[in-house]
Amino acid sequence: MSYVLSVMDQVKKRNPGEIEFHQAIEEVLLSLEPVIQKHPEFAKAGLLERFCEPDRTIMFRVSWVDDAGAVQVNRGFRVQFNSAIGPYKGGMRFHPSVYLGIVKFLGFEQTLKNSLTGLPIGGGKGGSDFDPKGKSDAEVMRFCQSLMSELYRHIGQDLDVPAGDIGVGAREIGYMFGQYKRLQNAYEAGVLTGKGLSYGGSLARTEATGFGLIYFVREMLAAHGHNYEGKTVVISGSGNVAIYACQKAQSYGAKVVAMSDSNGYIYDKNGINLYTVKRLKEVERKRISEYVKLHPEAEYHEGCSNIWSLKCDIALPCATQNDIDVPQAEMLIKNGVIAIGEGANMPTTNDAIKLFLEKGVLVAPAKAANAGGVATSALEMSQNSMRLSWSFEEVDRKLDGIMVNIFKAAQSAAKEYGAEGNYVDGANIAGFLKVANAMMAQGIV
Ligand code: NDP
Ligand code: 2IT
Repeated sequence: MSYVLSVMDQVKKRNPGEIEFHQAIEEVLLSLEPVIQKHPEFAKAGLLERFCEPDRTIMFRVSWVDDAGAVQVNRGFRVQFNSAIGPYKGGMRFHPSVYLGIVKFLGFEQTLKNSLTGLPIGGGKGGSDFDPKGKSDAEVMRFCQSLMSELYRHIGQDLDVPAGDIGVGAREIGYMFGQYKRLQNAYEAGVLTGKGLSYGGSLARTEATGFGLIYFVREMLAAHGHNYEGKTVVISGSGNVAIYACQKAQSYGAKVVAMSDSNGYIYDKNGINLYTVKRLKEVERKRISEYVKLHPEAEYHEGCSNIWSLKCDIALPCATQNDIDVPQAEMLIKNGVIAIGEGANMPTTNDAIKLFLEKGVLVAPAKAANAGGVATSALEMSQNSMRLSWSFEEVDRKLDGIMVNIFKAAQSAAKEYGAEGNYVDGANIAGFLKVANAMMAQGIV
């Protein structure tokens, strides 16, 4: 058995039942085979074994009292995956599906993603099985305060810097920051990113993941003689990433015809009215089905995965993991899709990615294509350290430049390792090499 396969085997045995973590490891390790062949010293240093084992895993009880006076108990997580190139950095996810296997897959992906940004940030991820849906602001606040009462001792602006992810936006970051500041008795603005603009947040952080995705896909399309003008786009999700991907795609002349939430999807043949989606989702916290009440010409369909049966040139999965499996990939291919841009983390299964690549569909892999969010978080940390703030245009320009560089890094690594045009392998290899070199230099730790 090759070194890579034996490490994969060991990871599966050591982490039973953590299927999303196994999936993420498999996708990355298989693309590292040529790297390991070129660098036998990595195997000697047990590099892959160390790379696949988080530095530290923290799990804790989060008790809080709901509005009815009943005691609720959730589980909190923080996986500090790898700090070879900088302090742990990555979001917090609040969703009932969260368990250790999801946080570990996200932390592992984050390590490679953060490396690709070119900025000095290591990889971490956290979250809770708390469901913010249907909770009052006061309940969300009490939950966030309780979670931070334990988390605060494990994080810090030079140690581990959480941010948002699914179910964690400006409201939750605000409540967590308030509690951290109270417990720490110091104004350490750089301990969390995605903060509000009045207390250390960065302009363009809200837009960054979605905008960055569209910049990355723009580069990929251009490298293959395409652009956005007149293209039909389907986007899954209607949260932070989906909304700003939609906005930027529309500004480049694409027509976004569908968006979704976990209940179903809307199809608007005239093009999605983003103003309505923003109001429904960002302000009123309602379901996407409400869209058709305001736009009767649009259709609403129950069941979110059927969104991929719609005909489109560009598919942007921006909701959650394993959104596109082989049957959805087959429908997209049959309908002539040109490119997939992964806004969510691991939204495409490994078999579906393989199928797309075999059929010549361009794939912009999550760890490269959605890195604009964390890159802008790192820019927020820089601004916090300097105690100044940059204009929207300045941050956006830096973000665009970072996405162009990530595309170039994935493109040239793919070429160098014999997988030209395969940006999945390219991103894995480019992200890995920087972390690997740092780990080699730092000895067996
Ligand atoms: P939000 O909470 O803002 O939005 C999530 C969206 O995805 C909602 O429309 C939600 O629908 C839908 N969704 C979530 N879980 C499921 C599910 N199990 N099945 C179907 N739909 C689901 O999160 P973000 O937009 O921030 O995150 C979306 C994706 O992008 C995630 O994979 C995240 O890890 C990734 N990402 C986020 C970054 C960021 O900066 N925010 C950066 C990089 C990646 P509903 O409301 O019905 O739950
Ligand atoms: O998956 C991700 O990159 C994020 N959720 C953003 C992390 C961050 O620290 O901004």
